[in-house]
Amino acid sequence: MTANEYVKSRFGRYMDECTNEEIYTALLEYVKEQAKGKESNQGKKKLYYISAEFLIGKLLSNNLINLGLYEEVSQELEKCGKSLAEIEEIELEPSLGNGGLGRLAACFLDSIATLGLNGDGVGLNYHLGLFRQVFENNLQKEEPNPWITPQSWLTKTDKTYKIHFGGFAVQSRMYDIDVAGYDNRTTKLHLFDVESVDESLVQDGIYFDKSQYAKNLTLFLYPDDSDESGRLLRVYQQYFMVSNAARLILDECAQKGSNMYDLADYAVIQINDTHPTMVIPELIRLLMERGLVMDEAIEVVSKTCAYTNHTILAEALEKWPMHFMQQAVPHLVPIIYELNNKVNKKFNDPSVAIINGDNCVCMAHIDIHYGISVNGVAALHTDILKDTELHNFYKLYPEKFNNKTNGITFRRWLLYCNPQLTSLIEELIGPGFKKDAMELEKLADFVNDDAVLEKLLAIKEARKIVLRDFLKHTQNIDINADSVFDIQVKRLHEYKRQQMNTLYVIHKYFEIRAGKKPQRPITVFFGAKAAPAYTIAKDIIHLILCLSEIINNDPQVSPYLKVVMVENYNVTLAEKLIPACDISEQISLASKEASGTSNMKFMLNGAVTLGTKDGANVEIAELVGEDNIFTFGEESQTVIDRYARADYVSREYYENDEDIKKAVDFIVSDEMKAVGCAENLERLYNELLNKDWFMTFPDFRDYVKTRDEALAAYEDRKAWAKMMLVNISKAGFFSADRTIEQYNDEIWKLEK
Ligand code: 26V
Repeated sequence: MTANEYVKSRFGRYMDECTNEEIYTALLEYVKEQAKGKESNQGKKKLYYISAEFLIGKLLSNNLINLGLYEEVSQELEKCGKSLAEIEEIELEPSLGNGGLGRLAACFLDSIATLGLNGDGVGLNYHLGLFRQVFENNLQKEEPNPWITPQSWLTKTDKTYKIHFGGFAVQSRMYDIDVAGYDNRTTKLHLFDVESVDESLVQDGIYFDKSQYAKNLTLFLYPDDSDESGRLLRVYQQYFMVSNAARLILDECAQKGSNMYDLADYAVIQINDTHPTMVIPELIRLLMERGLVMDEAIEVVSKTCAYTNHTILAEALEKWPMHFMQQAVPHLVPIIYELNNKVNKKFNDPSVAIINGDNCVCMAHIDIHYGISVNGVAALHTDILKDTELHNFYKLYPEKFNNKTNGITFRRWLLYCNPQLTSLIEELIGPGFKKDAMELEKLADFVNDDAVLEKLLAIKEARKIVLRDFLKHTQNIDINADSVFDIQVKRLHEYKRQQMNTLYVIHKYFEIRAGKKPQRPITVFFGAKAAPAYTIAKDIIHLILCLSEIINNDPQVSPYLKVVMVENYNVTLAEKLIPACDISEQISLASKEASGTSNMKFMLNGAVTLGTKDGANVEIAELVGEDNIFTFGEESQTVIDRYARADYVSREYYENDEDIKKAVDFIVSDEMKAVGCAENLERLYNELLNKDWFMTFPDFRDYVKTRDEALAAYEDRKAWAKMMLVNISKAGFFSADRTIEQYNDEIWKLEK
C-alpha cells in the first residue's frame, strides 16, 4: 500500500483533500506500520544503552529516509501541491535531551539499527522535556516543553512494574519508539513513565512541588537542582529509570533462558555518563531476589556493565550524599556499603573509595570498579582521563580503559539535512558513501576541479538562503545571506566560552565604529540553552542578547556585523543552521570539551573549523591537516599545568591588554545598561575580572588574530572551497557507524 492509499483508507480521502494534520497523522501511522514489518536482530546477547537523555529530534523524515520511503512520499505530496517540510511542521520535537550527550545517544541508536545489532535504548518519558527557552527583556525564561500529542511516535506497551522507594511505591509503564535503521533492521527506544504522573502539578513556568514524587518523576529532564529537593529528585528519577531497566533486562534474559549466573552471555549494559549508575546495585539486589548470594550477584553484574565518561568537569561528576540514598533508596544502601567495603579492603586508598570522606557516593567510582570497560569519547579526552582525572583508577585497571571517539549519524546530518550536498556527492562518487562513510575520501580527487568547487559554493549559498527564510518564517529574524555565517551552537557553559566569542564581537564592533570595516558583512549566530540554576550562563545569554540589540540597531555598524541568538536551539534548528555555516566555532578551553559533536556535523556540511586543540578538534586537525582548519590557543597540557599551579590572575591580562580591557569594560557600559540589567552585567564583569575560571583572556589575542585570518581566507573563494571539500572528504571517520562498530568489537561483542 502506498502512503496515499494509506491516507485514503484512514480518512476516506486522498492526500489532496486532507488537512496537513490528517496527512501527518496518517504518515505517522503508516511509518509505524512499515517499521513493524522490518525484522530486528534476535541474537542471544543484547545491548541495553541506558541514558537519561535521548535527543532524537523529529522523526517523520528521518524514518522515511531510513525505511526507503522518502522519495515516494515526497513525490506523492508534491503531486497534490504539498511538501514534506510543511507536513513536518506539525510534528513537535521531543526535548528529551540537553546537548551532545543526548544527541550522541540518538545517533548511536540509528547506527545500532543500521548495523543490524541487537541493542535497545532505555530512558525516561519526560512529558515536559528539558524546557522551552523564550527570551524576554533580553533574558532567558524557561517554559514547559510538552511534546506528547494524541498521535505520537510512542507506543504504549503492556509492560508495567511496581517500583519501590523509601516509604512508597509507584507503578511504571513502558512506552516504545521504533528506531528504523538505514536500509536495514529496526530496534527500540524504551521510555519508562510513571502511571500517576500529573502535568497539572506544574504551576508557574517550570516550577512544581518537588516532593510529590508519584506525580512528578517524569515531568522534566533535569529539574532545577539548585536546592536540595531538586537534587534529591534527580536521585528518585535516576533510580526510577534504572530499576525499570534492570527489571526489563532480567525479564528478557530469563525469557531467553538465562539462569542469571550467565547473565553476561545475554546482556551488556552501556552506562551513559553516571546518571544510570544505580543500575549496578539495583541489578545486584534483583539478582539476590532471584536467589543469588551477594558475592555471586556482584560477580555477575561486574561482567555485564560498561561505563562511558563524557566530561572531566568536577561539578558534573555526580556524588550523592549517603543520606539521599537512605531516604530515596534505602534498599540499595547495604549493597553500596558492601561495594565500598570490598574496594577499601582491596586497595585501602581513599581516592578510589566509593563512599568519600564527606559521606557521599561517587557514582563514577562504582562504574569503574564494578564494570568491564571505561571509555572516553575522544582521543585527547581518554588520555586526560588516564593521565590526570582517573589516573589512580588507570593504575589499578589499565585494561579497562579505552577510547571511543564520538560520531554522528550521516543519515540525519547529511542525507536529511543537506539533500543538495548529498546529491552533489552522489553525482561525484556514487551512492556508496551512504553505507560506508569512508568513501567520502574519494572526493579528494576533485580538489582542483573548478566546476566542482563552484558547485560546492553554490550549495552553501543556497543553504544560507534556506536558513534566512526559515529564521524569518519561524523567529522573524532578518539576516543577510551574502554575509559570512559564523556559528556557535551548543549548551551554554563557561568552558565552551561563548563569552570569548562575544568579546570578539565587541572588539569588532569597536573596530567598525572606528572606521575599520570588514571586507564582507559578518553574521555571528549563537544558539544555546543555559541550565535554569546556572546564573553566570544565563548572564552570558543576557550579554549576547543585549549586544545583539545594540549592534543590530546601530546604523553605522549593522550593515557589517550582526549578532543573532536563535531562541530555543534544538535539533530542528541545528538541521537548518549546520548546512548554512561557513565558520564553525569550537573554542572550548583546551582539556575541557570531552569531544564535541557539532564540530563533526559542521565539517561534514562543508564548514571550516575555528577551534582550540580540544576534544575531537584534535582529531579533525590531524585528518584535514593544519591548512584546512584554524586552530589557536594554549595546549591542553599548558592549561592543566596552569590549573595545577593555581596562579592564573585574569586581572593581569585585563590591565595589560588594551583590547581586552576595552571589550570587558563595555559589558558594564551605559550603552549596555540601557538595554540590559545592571545586576547581571556587573556580575558577569566581576566574574571575568576576578575569576575567569575558564581562562578566556590568555587565549583572547590569539583568538582575535586567528578569527581575522579565517575571515581573510574566506575572501579567496576558490581556496576556501578547497578547504570545504577537504573537510567533507575527511569527515567519514566521524560516522557513528564507525564508533558503534568499535564499541561492538571491543566491548559489547554482539552477533551481527
Ligand atoms: C552538564 C551540566 C549540566 C548542568 C550544568 C553543569 C553541567 C556541566 C557539565 C555537564 C556535562 C554532562 C556530560 C555531557 O553532556 N558531556 C558532553 O558529552 C558529549 C558526548 O560525548 C561530548 O561531545 C561533549 O564534549 C561533552 O560535554
